[in-house]
Amino acid sequence: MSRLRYTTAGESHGPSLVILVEGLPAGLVVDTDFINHELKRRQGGYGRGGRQKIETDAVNFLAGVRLYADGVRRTFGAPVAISIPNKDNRLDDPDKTPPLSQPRPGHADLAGSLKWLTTDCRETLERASARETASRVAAGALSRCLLRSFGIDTFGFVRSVGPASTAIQIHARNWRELVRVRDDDDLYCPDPTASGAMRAFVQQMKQDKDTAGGVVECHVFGCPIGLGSSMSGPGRLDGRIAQAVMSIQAFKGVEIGLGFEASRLPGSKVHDEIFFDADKRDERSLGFVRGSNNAGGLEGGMTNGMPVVVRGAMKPISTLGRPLRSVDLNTREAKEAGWERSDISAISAAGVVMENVIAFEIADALLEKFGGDSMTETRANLESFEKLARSLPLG
Ligand code: EPS
Repeated sequence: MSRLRYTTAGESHGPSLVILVEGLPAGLVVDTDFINHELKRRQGGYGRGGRQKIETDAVNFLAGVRLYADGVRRTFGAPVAISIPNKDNRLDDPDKTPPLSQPRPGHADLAGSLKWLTTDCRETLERASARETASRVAAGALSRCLLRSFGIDTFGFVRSVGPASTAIQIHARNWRELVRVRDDDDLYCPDPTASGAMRAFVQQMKQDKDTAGGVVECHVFGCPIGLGSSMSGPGRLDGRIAQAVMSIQAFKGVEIGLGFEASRLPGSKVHDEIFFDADKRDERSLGFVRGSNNAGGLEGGMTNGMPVVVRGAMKPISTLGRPLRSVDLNTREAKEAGWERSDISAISAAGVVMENVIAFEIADALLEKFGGDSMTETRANLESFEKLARSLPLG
């Protein structure tokens, strides 16, 4: 059963984004600088629009986190409440948020307005806006404080933008060096040559008053074997990760490991052969190493000791400088779609968001398996499990 949960509230131009995280053990060291660093990364990236020049996203802890006498902030088992104030706060001023009745193809505008029986797309777009992804990053980065203390780390990056992509291979030996390369690149791609082609595509889209989508990829290193479960559909971790990724604004596809490519190859080219390396008994694989990682670290809905590898496809932003054809909801007459301040591409931000939502699912599965009300108890449970697994067969 899932143990860690988060709920978000907040409109794009309301006073604040709000996040409630429940299920964290007591004694988790909360690294506020790290969480704010992730929020800053989410605000960046090539192709972003004017909003990010206005906002400086940062978390306020409202409940569930205390500053202790040793100068360290920790959880104590209570729900954690967080706010991220919006500087562009104008939803209470009708003059600054006039009604919008020309839905943008691709956005939530049409379906949301009809669903809530209104011809004003305003409320739908306020809540559907990708501004909400700041909340998801805050929850995910908080969960990464937990993962990191168990030696679990994530690396997300931009794999492609439009037709431009990188063939770079990411693995346990190179990803740490690539963090800086990625962070120095304004598209968050760890391959500078490919990034140039991606940037050129975004530029072209800007000139054409068009928008760009892309593919982002995330690797999770250091997961213990056996997170998730093969015993029931809802328990399968691949499904839980896929749901989390597909629920990110503008995502239209998700793949784990080889993904769709696995369906085109013979089994002998897909499945990752198993070897035992006694020198690696103390690693997360417990010594059961694989010749490849086409499964993306998940077999039978459970982690198998290899890195978890996930890709997500983001469609192009649906607010176009040269608007597409639409219909006015009040008159039913043909009208151009409305224009709102927006981005040419938010693919770099999408990589940060995906990395953090995946981290949250891994943290949930970790706590589901190892439980514990305090970090000390969770750690003892994990160590005890790995000791037992290493000594199989049990006497
Ligand atoms: C975003 C904030 C939004 C948009 C964008 C992402 O701010 P505003 O609407 O005030 O310009 O820039 O949202 C969308 C692309 C969308 O379709 O809603 C953010 O903080 O990430």
